[in-house]
Amino acid sequence: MLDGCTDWPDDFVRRYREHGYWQGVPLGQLLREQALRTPHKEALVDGHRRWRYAELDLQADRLAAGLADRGLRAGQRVLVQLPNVAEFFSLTFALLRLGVIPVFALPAHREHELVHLAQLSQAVAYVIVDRHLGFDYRPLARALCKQAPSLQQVFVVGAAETFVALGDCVADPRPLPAPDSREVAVLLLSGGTTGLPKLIPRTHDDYACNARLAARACGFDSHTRYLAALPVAHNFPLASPGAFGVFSVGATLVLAPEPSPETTFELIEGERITHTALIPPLVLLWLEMAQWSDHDLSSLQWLQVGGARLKAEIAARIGPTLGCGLQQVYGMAEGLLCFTPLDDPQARIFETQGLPLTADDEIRIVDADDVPVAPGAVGELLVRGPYTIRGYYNAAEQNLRAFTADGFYRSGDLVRRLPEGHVIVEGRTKDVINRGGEKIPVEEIENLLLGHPLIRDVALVALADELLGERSCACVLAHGEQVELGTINAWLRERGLAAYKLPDRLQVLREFPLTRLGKVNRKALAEQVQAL
Ligand code: AMP
Ligand code: DBH
Repeated sequence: MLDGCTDWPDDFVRRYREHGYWQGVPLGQLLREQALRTPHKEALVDGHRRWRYAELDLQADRLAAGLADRGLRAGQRVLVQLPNVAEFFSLTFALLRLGVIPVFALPAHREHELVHLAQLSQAVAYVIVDRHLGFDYRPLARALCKQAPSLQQVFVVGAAETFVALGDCVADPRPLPAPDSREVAVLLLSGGTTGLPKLIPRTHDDYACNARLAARACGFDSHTRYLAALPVAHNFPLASPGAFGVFSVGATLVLAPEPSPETTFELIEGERITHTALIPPLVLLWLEMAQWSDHDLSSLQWLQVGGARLKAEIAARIGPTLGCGLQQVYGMAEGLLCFTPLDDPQARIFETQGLPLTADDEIRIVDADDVPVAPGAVGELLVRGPYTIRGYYNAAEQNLRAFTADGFYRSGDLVRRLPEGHVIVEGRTKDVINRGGEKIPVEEIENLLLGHPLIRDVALVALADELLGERSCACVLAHGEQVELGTINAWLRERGLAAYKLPDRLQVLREFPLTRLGKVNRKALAEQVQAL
């Protein structure tokens, strides 16, 4: 395995193969198999551009050859920051076929996150789109290259300016040595627990298993028309089941540039979408707008919702308002996926986050001393399984905390289980704010804010919010002068912080409530500020 990754022990490797989870097929084959089986079937739709399976497959091969000509080699990492554009997939399959490892940054990430990702991964190249939703990624690329010397090349989808146009990196397809399916295929980002995002190494075998079995749990078949409304760089729309799930069954993937009802309702009607996936705040927005919309949404069969806890009352409005079924998804880029079974009774679908994908997902629910809690009681979810990582990339020290000695991943989520096995997410132990599905690592923001000349001390806490579930509040002890949210956020933006991580609120205090040990009592602080 790639240096800096933790492999599964031999007995687990044997078991996962024997049980059919790991099929020894590299991810690049996913597309190839469908291209051979149904070459003329529509694979991908991006605006007015459409690709059949054979066309997308050929495009990936041509790009693979072209990128090899530009010096990319198996085992190298490439930082990919693309929105929902077709090139995301031709590029990803090209890299997968070369054994080059994409590191999937989100379109919202900025210099602060990207410098860290480039340095941590030692990426040799960076791939961007020229502009998306009014933001120009080329100046960002220039700034990034100055700070991340490993980056030797920048490829641009669209107008390349001083960089290289991705469209020019094509060559006649040629046979390439297939990567080992046990190798790392992609590096995903963790929502973060401590400090900056960590990198999640997913192998060809385990990520293919993730997508294939998720597609089965969600009832995908070749007639499925899936709308990617969330950014496809994220594990949920990428492989849970998402795009890879679509390709694994020879179905059709339709890309939305952004998830607003204005954009997506038209696509659902025009493209006869059958399945899509959302985070809870978007569900609320869709429910609001559906009441006013003339668009025909009747093709929609299933809406998957995950990323943050969905309120049961909202869950119950989905069927009557959107005319489709609800499937709750509790997932993590580190691996474990839970889905509510499609044929479960309504109460189960509204009130639980479903069942683990496989019988070999070993789940332990433990107290603060790692002792299993009584059946049905709340505790932290630990997990080990055929598509759950054993360690973050290049993170030996953090891995000691994030994994148990016997290889269980500590999710940081507080859950309980029903007698039938359904998981219910009740809270968390990790220091992350879940802003409607977007994760804000508390320590990362606090460390940045401590660098501000007017801030003496800071604690970032979550406040309850009707729309987002949680939003962030920076509680600060200030040096004399007035500190304001607007100026603090402008300052954070200048440091290249992604917009979703900017505090929603700022509260200047004289002192923090402390625990008996003298640490900031975050719970008391949040309650105090919430009440103001
Ligand atoms: P990430 O680390 O970005 O992959 O985010 C994964 C985390 O999102 C999980 O560990 C949970 O804390 C949270 N999460 C995902 N889906 C749900 C859900 N359906 N309900 C509650 N929390 C969720
Ligand atoms: O929040 C997540 O990371 C998430 C949610 C739903 C996820 O990774 C997934 C499904 O695969």
